[in-house]
Amino acid sequence: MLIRRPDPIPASEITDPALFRRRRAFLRYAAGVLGAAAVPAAFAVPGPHGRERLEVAVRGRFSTDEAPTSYASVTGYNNFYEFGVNKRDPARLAGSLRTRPWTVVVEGACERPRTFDIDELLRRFPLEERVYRLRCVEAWSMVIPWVGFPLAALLKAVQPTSEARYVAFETLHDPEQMPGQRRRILDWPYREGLRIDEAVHPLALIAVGLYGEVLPNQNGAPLRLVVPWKYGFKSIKSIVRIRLVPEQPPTTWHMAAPDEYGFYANVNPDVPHPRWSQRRERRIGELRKRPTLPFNGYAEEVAHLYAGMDLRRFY
Ligand SMILES: Nc1nc2c(c(=O)[nH]1)N[C@H]1C(S)=C(S)[C@@H](COP(=O)(O)O)O[C@H]1N2
Ligand SMILES: [Mo]
Repeated sequence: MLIRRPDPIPASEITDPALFRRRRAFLRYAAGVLGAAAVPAAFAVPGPHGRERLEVAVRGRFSTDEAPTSYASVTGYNNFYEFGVNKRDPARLAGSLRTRPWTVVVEGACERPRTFDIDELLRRFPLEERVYRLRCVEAWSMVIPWVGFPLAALLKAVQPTSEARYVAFETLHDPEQMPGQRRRILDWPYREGLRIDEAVHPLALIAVGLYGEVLPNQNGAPLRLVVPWKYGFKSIKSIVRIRLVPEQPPTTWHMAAPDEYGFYANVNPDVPHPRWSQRRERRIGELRKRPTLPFNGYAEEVAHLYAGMDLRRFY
């Protein structure tokens, strides 16, 4: 169920008091040194979690009113195989990822293929905060206040042609920065894809932050996809390439285990993973399991995209 909510995370709920005091002290210090009125707008004052704050233009669109998962869990319990296969590895090891300079190539079936610098994207697209559920295929879920812009806005900038029926995404491939890539756990680089109508759906988000601040590396900095009605693995991290293509592109988990992970990967409690049920999920931070909802609760928005498709065959 989606409910509009103007300001979904009161600062008091999410701010660790010690960090909050530290920030206040820092602001007083900055005001003292520079004079209160002289603190320039671009002065990067860190947010309550110590990372650079993002200027959010729109809040609450498409947002759930469920309580966000704690910042500690969102940033400490991750799947990012480029930094190891254990949930704690990315937070420990992703510090080696350099997120500046960073460019994203958007190419293929479009009139204006080009390379975007991450800072240009941040200036160009007004940022929104959207609180989405994320449902991993491993049957756990979180609620995450993302900051980002619609993928549709980025695709529109390159003017896709009628040949553009799918969109293929690639993560950075650099074993020097990503220690997990020194082993062939997966066929690197990590690849994902969407059909074009899924990609331009307003729920499909390019996230550049969470909890109002710049994305931590373990969450896919400096930019990652978020497709809230699909299993988490579709939401590819640390993207360097986006290609508009005529055919369904190969995707990492489908290549690794085609019987277990399909191209569509829409959250579906009626289609079990071959080795476990998808009926219920553990919301990180809760004890009792919750029922899993079709399309992760976003059926009203996206079910029409799959009208007439057999979602058992196209899992
Ligand atoms: N490049 C890349 N993207 C990835 C993954 C990965 O291993 N590598 N894991 C996926 C999986 S399985 C999930 S559940 C989500 C987890 O996102 P989070 O750690 O930000 O919650 O990222 C997805 N994106
Ligand atoms: Mo996942």
